[in-house]
Amino acid sequence: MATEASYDAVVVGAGFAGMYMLHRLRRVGLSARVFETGDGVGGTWYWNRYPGARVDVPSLSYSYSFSDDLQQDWCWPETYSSQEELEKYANHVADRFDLRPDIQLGTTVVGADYDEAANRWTVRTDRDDLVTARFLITAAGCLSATNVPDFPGLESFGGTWYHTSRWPKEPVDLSGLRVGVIGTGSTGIQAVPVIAEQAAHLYVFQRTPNYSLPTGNRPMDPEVEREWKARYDEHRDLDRNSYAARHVPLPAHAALDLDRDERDRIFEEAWYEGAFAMMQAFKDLRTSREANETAAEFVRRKIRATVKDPEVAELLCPKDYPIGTKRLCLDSHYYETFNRDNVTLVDVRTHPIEEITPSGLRTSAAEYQLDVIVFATGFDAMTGPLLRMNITGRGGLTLGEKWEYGPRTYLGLSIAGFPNLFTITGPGSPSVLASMITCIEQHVDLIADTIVHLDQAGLETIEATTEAEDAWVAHVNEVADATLYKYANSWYLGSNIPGKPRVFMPYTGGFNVYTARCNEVVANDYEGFALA
Ligand code: NA7
Repeated sequence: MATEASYDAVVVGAGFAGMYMLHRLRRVGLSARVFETGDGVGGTWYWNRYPGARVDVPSLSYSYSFSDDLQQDWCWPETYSSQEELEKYANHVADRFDLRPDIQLGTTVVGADYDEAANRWTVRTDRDDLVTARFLITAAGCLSATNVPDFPGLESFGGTWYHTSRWPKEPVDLSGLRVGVIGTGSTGIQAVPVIAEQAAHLYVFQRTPNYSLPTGNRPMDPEVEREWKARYDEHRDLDRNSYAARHVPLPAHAALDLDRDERDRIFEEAWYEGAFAMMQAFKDLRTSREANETAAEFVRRKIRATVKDPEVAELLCPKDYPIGTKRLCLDSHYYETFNRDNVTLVDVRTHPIEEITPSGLRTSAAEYQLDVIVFATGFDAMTGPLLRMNITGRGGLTLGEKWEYGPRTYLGLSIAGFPNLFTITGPGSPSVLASMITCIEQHVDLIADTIVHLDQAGLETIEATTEAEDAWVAHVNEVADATLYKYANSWYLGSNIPGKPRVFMPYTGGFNVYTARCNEVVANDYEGFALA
């Protein structure tokens, strides 16, 4: 039955952000309704159930810190958790904190309008719910609006097609089938080795080769777990005070200070340690293009040593952007997979996909017969989930109009002209460049404390000023410009979506710097916000 009610807050999304937001709102005595499109909680970890899906931050760190009992009780079986394990954790949290009564699943927000006379948001859903709330809090994720490229002929395809982020819950049996995977980002790179084991033949359609490092996932070492749990607070503090919300000490030495043999010995150790250790092997890999090239070349040599066919190896080698400037991928035997007889790499940069046909797809060079097409083609990142909600602020200004030339926020959390709207991990927040749950907790705590402050001060609304927003946008651009990120076309910039304005969206200045700025803003009486 459709809901018609009013709440203190409407929260959009029941992933890790939405669930914690609900918990915090309740703790300060506020009523909230959470709308979630999925039929279950977990957000990213509900949706991304494609074969091989796994997180790329260690689970002891990529987990909630707000409840010591929770972090002490929960046991992660592996160091980098699979989707299944993260979904299980999300469900445990929903039950443990009794969140479900305020979460409405299977419901998508389709409109939210700010009523200036009443100072309230009116929120509409695809289930005809019509609710009002003083605060609208988006927790819709950065990578949730799927991107299926507009290839002609998709509707004519006689086989089955999936987007990786909308993979069915029921098992998909690919055995004996000809499968095409389009896309070689983090998702494609995780899925390809698993699909190759099932499919009769797998075609991997690659537009841009990516750098991928071995995942480093291992069964949890009980000794490591004991040590973390004994000193969890210290570990969390280190994470909160670090650049990427995940503490990893950088060595004192620079790549260019060492000779090649010595440098390679250190890269080799880091390669076997796994995950992003390689990028932390030297202090200058993310700042100096020349130093970065030593790491990039090391990875290319690994690819050439692994992939037997030299032409395939060369095609898999990224050469035209620095390592780490598109999201770096982690894999389990991705490059080895191209040594299998049933796997073919297809270069769709030289010969783009022209159309999907009833029996497969056609590039400008050849036709491929396929039973299944897997779109590992990513997302309309960061702005997509917010724009698809149809939000209208003061004076009838839509978010789409406001962001015509790219997203504008203050601290990634607030938008001038949209009072009492908070955007958890919005564009301009460190979000995807930080360990996500740590970042989410910081945002949620700040939002909850801000609402308490408004109530204690007898105020009704809070809204970023245009000046503060302009200054933040300029700052986000300025720091991004000083990094190597500008040398790659990536979803950080919006360049994966045709026609999307190119604006570097996440804040590259560091999670620790960002947090310090937020604390300063609060200490200076919510500097940059108009409170009324
Ligand atoms: P990504 O990283 O955006 O990767 C999408 C892939 O799909 C990438 O290789 C794209 O090539 C490719 N793509 C997109 N459109 C096309 C068309 N039209 N033709 C051919 N190939 C195409 O998404 P993922 O899901 O892998 O990962 C998203 C994030 O999730 C990841 O970064 C982690 O943070 C977790 P391109 O590189 O644009 O040339």
